[in-house]
Amino acid sequence: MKGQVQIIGVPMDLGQLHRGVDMGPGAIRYAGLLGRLARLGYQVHDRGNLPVPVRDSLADQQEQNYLPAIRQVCEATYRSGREALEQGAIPVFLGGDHSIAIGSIGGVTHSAPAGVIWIDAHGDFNTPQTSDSGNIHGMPLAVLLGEGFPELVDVGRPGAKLVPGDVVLIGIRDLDPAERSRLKQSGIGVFTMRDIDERGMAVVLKEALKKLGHRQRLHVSLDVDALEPHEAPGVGTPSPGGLTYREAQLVMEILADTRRVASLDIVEINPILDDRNQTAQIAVALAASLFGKRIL
Ligand code: B3U
Ligand code: MN
Ligand code: MN
Repeated sequence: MKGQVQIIGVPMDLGQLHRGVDMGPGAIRYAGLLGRLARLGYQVHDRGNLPVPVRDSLADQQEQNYLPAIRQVCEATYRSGREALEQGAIPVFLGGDHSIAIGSIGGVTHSAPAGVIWIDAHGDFNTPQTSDSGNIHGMPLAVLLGEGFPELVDVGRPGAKLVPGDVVLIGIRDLDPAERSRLKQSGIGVFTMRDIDERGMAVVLKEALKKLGHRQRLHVSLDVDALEPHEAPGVGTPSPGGLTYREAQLVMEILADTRRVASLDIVEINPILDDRNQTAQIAVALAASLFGKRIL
């Protein structure tokens, strides 16, 4: 036995406007996540889905971009993540949109800090002041660093959950203007698609890992829109020029070799926009590599 994995579904679609992201946990389960991890030797426990209010029942929160409901769901996500670690398990959070990371990363850093590998086309580093869309899924990284809505910053425990040196971004290619300058000044390690194209994924990822060398434990936050949309079309905000399947697999294999990965988010899969669940299938194949599946 390689240890215990806890699956935590968080069917939250309130951080953005597209319907369907709430079906992500089902799509990922249907693509065979549990069986794949079990065959790799893990004891897999599915904790089911956390309750998430249905958007249509929250008309009164629309103006606030569903902030109160998102806060509530992130609180529950935080508790689940914290409990999973306390029980010695590896939590795998199935989104849902990326706003769930406010809870998941908060929870897994409850007792000790962790390094975060944030794989995304976007920076998710907006604040309410810099965001054009107002969508909270464009803000979770800023929140985790202590900026933005105080109701979200204080989820689980008061204040910032990460310092800039704890985070690296991989696959970035779509930033809003003010978000871009904030990110440049932040001290976060940002590895863009240009870096990957020029230097190759293996070199880039090893440099990213060096930046997180001071952290024993790693959390991987995989926003599936980091992938090339021709290959992974089931996402709400596709951005051209993304990671190939092979590049993404290499990331997971190199991360698995570190033996430091202690928690994972898989977010932003939208089955309504997908083609026969292929995006969820890719996500499951990537998770298998992250959990130690080897070619040879
Ligand atoms: N930066 C834009 C777009 C966006 C962020 N995250 C996603 N899309 N998935 C925003 O709305 O903040
Ligand atoms: Mn994201
Ligand atoms: Mn994204």
